[in-house]
Amino acid sequence: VGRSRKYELYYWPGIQGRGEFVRLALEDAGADYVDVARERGGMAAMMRFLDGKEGGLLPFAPPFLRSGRLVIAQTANILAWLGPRLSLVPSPEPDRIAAHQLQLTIADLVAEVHDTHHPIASSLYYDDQRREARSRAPLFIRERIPKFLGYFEQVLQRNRRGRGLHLIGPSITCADLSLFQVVEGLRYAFPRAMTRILRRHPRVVAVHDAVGKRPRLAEYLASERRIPFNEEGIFRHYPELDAASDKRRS
Ligand SMILES: N[C@@H](CCC(=O)N[C@@H](CS)C(=O)NCC(=O)O)C(=O)O
Repeated sequence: VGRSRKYELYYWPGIQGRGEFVRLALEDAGADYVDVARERGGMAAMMRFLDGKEGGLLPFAPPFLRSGRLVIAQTANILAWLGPRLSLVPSPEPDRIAAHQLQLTIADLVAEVHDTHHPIASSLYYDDQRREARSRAPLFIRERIPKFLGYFEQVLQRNRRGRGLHLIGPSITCADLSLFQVVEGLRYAFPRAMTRILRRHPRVVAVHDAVGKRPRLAEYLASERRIPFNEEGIFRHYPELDAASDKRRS
């Protein structure tokens, strides 16, 4: 797996998934990390942790991060630990708690996104739960996306120090990077619906656009390290799910 790096990220190769929220933080900070499962022999190394053959607290599921003897799982928890170390969260406690709170809210949203295409079980194929997905997705699009994005819009409006560009405090945090990823993912999954919805969320769009222009992130997003969205990840584009919300509106 090459020379040892400061941070080892373990996540399923081939998808952005939840790992991407951690990758964005590491990339934006220019951190010294390796995406282990994408390296030769890396999957076996990842499975050793999941099979309990490595030290540290047993992770339930990827993503998890190893740094020295510490093994940290749960996306929001990883970022709560990593954020201050990468200067991606200001040190005052209220800001750190706020960043974690928003990160947990994003984790809730991500779980709901997953359930739009897997409403019955993660173990079944999409094709085996298509009907249920078609019932669920339009409601998620109409009710839940506006509720979550409306919430972030309000948080942005109320954070005067952020000048409309940051969720917390006066500068960039992991939460801003994650909001960028949420917009990217939802746009990929539901392009028609998101064109409508984003018109009503200008602050969220402004954060998205500003984050995408950060030099290290722009370089990362254009590189091969950024795995393209696909239909094995969390944000999946099934045109019938996007269009289902369309029809019910008219
Ligand atoms: N709440 C956890 C969820 C972790 C999770 O569900 N990971 C997925 C991949 S994105 C997985 O491998 N799940 C296996 C399982 O739930 O059995 C997080 O935010 O990290």
